[in-house]
Amino acid sequence: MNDIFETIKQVAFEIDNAIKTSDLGYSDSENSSGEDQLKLDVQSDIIIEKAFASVASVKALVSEEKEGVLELSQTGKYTVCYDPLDGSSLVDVNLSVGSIFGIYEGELEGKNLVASAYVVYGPRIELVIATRESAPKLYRVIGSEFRYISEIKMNEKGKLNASGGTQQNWCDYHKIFIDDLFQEGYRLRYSGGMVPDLHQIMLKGGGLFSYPATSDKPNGKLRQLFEVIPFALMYEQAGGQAINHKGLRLLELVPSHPHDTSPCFFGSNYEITALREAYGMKA
Ligand code: AFP
Repeated sequence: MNDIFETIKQVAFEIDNAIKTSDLGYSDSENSSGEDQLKLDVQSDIIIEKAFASVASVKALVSEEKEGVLELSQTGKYTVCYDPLDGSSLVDVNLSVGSIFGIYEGELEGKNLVASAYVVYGPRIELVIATRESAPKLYRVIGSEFRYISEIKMNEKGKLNASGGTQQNWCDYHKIFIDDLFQEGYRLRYSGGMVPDLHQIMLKGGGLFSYPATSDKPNGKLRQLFEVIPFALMYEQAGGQAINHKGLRLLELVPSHPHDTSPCFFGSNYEITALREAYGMKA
């Protein structure tokens, strides 16, 4: 898989350059979830598609910005599912954004995710890679290359609380649970970009990120293949947990369509245990 990780490093530089120099307007098209595509979303998608076209181990690509599966080679082993520029609507206010990659072997479902990676484009460019075998590894661009910084390990309990979705549409037990965390002393951290928000919680030791089922979005907003499942591997390998609203591990999700979404909760052990109690889930 090293060829895939090296390609991610290469596209990170190209996308970072596009963020800094390109037109921030809308394109004429919508993505498969019916959202207007920014020119930058389309450009980032093209950068990734071109770079992976010549990577021998990649069989197919699935992009958040495209409808179906793009077959690349019959001899490749892995399918790379990616969100080229998550949180792109935050670029115009100069907040951090990211790219997310899930590397699957076999059918596109949680148990077949073999590795994941994400890039954060912020004041610095950082890359985190997780495999089933080890804790997530943090790399940072220093000079003109990615340098290994450290492994990421979360504490048993954190201090940060990031809860997405329109609050008006939260159910009562979710409202009560989130409020109880604040009463316990948790501090609000939510930028609206899942990559920097989840990155912050992992690097600051722990806490909770949630995107619940809401009355307007009963299946949540975040996509299983490109967002939810790749970050689930990160959190589990860092010593935390990642579950849905029914208590199922997100790494056990089986999407029936590439663009399926799921309610999702990522956190350290303490907060996920508290969530299970508040939601009446079985342990
Ligand atoms: P955009 O890509 O449209 O900016 O959406 C970002 C995102 O998918 C994810 O990065 C955030 O966690 C989530 O949406 C925020 O959604 P809410 O504004 O509904 O909380």
